[in-house]
Amino acid sequence: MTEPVSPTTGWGVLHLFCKARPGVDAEAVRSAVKAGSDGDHQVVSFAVLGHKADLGFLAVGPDLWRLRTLQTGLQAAGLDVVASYVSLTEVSEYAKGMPEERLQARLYPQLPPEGKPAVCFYPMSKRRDVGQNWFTEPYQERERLMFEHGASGRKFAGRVLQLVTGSTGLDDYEWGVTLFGVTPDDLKECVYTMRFDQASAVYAEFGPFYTGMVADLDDLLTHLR
Ligand code: 76R
Repeated sequence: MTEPVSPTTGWGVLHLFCKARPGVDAEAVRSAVKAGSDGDHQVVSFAVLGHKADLGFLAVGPDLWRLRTLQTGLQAAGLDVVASYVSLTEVSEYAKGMPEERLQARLYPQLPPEGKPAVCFYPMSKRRDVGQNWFTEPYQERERLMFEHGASGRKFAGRVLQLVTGSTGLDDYEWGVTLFGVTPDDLKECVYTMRFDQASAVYAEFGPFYTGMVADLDDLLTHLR
């Protein structure tokens, strides 16, 4: 057995976007997801719209080896991983003063949130251009902008849940943004609203977007046929 590799606080997060090869073994996909879902490990499955992928999996949990085992199992079952993202749950440095319960929910999320089947994922970074560099701004200014961001976000309380996971040094962007919404237009309106916040309007750079519907794995596998 491989020794677990775990963050000191929080969990590992792996987004896998897959396409089904002909003859994909639905039973083997089920087994892979089941094996990746015990204890604190959770796997959220979703259908992906468009050409980028057919299926998405969001796996969270303490042991990075367990995340890797999920990936191996899905590949062996006949799914090609066509895109992925690696990150860790975190409490933003601007949110450390939140009540303990909310801090725990950031580090150890229970997924998927109920009643929010619309999902999107995209990676993002904060800009580092000359004269427009987030990381050379003083802390107080960054905090002010993140408070503005948080205030915009709270307008979507109950309709959009953000899961922002940190990936600096781990993947191509600095964060993975996973949004769960009651309806797809909740996601669109939330992201559009934030485009006007300085933290996004001036400093944000985005990677590719993936959109879909959270669903029971059995339903997803039926839709693949
Ligand atoms: O965690 C908290 O709820 C505290 C306030 C808050 C922080 C610190 C917050 C609230 N966010 C925080 C941090 Mn967010 N968020 C994004 C995006 O598309 C875009 O323009 C940006 C992508 C969305 C849509 C979104 C939504 N947020 C962050 C960070 C980390 C920055 C750092 O640490 O430097 C990023 C990258 C980021 C990006 N944010 C909220 C939301 C929503 C809906 C909320 C309200 C959450 C709630 O009330 O629970």
